[in-house]
Amino acid sequence: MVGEGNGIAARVDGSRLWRRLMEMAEIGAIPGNGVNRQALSDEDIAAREVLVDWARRRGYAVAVDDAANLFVRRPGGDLGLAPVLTGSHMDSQPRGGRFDGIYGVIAGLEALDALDDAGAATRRAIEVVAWTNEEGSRFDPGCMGSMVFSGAAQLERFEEAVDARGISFGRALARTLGAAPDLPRRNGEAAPAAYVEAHIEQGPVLEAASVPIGAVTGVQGSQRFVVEIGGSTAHAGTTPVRARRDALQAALRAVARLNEAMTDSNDVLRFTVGRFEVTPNSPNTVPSKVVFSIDLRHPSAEELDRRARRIARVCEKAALPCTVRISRTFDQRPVAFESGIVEAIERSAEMVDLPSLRISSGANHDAAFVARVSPTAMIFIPCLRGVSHHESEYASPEDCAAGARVLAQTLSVLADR
Ligand code: HGY
Ligand code: MN
Ligand code: MN
Repeated sequence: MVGEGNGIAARVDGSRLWRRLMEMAEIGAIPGNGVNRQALSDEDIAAREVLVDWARRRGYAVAVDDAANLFVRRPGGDLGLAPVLTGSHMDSQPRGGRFDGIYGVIAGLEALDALDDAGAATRRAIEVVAWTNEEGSRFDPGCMGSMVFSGAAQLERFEEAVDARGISFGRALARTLGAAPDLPRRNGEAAPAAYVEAHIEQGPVLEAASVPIGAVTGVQGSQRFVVEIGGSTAHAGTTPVRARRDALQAALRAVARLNEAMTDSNDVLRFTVGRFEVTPNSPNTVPSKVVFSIDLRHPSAEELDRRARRIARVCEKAALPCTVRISRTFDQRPVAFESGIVEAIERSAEMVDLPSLRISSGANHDAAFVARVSPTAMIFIPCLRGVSHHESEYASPEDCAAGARVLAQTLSVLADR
């Protein structure tokens, strides 16, 4: 029956969903309605505890893997079948919003509860996952949890990554796992039968089109680099400029030349220097070292690689007489999602009487890696003025509930295939 779908979507409780979202928003809350809940922080650990508590109250099984990816499982009737997976991430940017990532985890839990409230049995189990460190703001790169889960990287590769205080990812991971010693450890499960991630769009398209549901067709490619410019400290008052190896001046020249090299008259390429660290960062000492980040994105793998290949030469030339060391910390190829899952999302939106729009994602998501091992797609909901990675990030209770209805309908259909 149109509007009700198979009855599961009608059991989505928008006020329960919103209440949970706002409760999670209290964990790591910062002024301006933002959150600072960075990966494997006390706040991330607290959010994990809340999710486990909500899951256990419903009798769902909870497990964790070696990368601290957290799985909440509602069993299916046929134990031999691979589960359908949904979820997203609970970690945030340092000055992030109340919806990026966490919405997909809470909407996934809401879908499980809607199935439960409807007393619906599914052939396949459905699992909600909270991926570890999607953002990569505390520990670079992002998507560590989904990269390990999908085999895109071994966990060992990330152990030595350190945060601004010198704490290693390995140490923070051990602490997070140690904070929930009772959680069964589960690794190397069979690939999911499907993965559907709900997320705010983090862009302006759905809002501008006044369409509540995005059926996401894919994710653009992205690469991340760390550039280290080496100079020499010297006294700001006594050292002649011609005798200096000023790492800050060299870094500024390098970024200026990179901006020229990364211009795109079509404004499709995304080049961002988001982090810029000066050593010793003292007003009266010539800087000896600058480390800056590069975030580079494009829908075409060829164009992305072509631009990425220019980075080293541009920096080395611009930074002379300082030295340049560049490391690539992240390389995620453009991903086209599984058309069958995109169509299932569109059909579900129709069944629950919601218009949808096909859209590709400018932001990166764990789904880009899970797509390596499982038929995958995403559901977007609009966010206010397309703003994200900012305290003012906002999605309305109505859009959050609409996205959860489409997710619940889609998961229940996929779990019976
Ligand atoms: O960077 C991204 O695209 C994601 O929001 N972490
Ligand atoms: Mn996100
Ligand atoms: Mn994000």
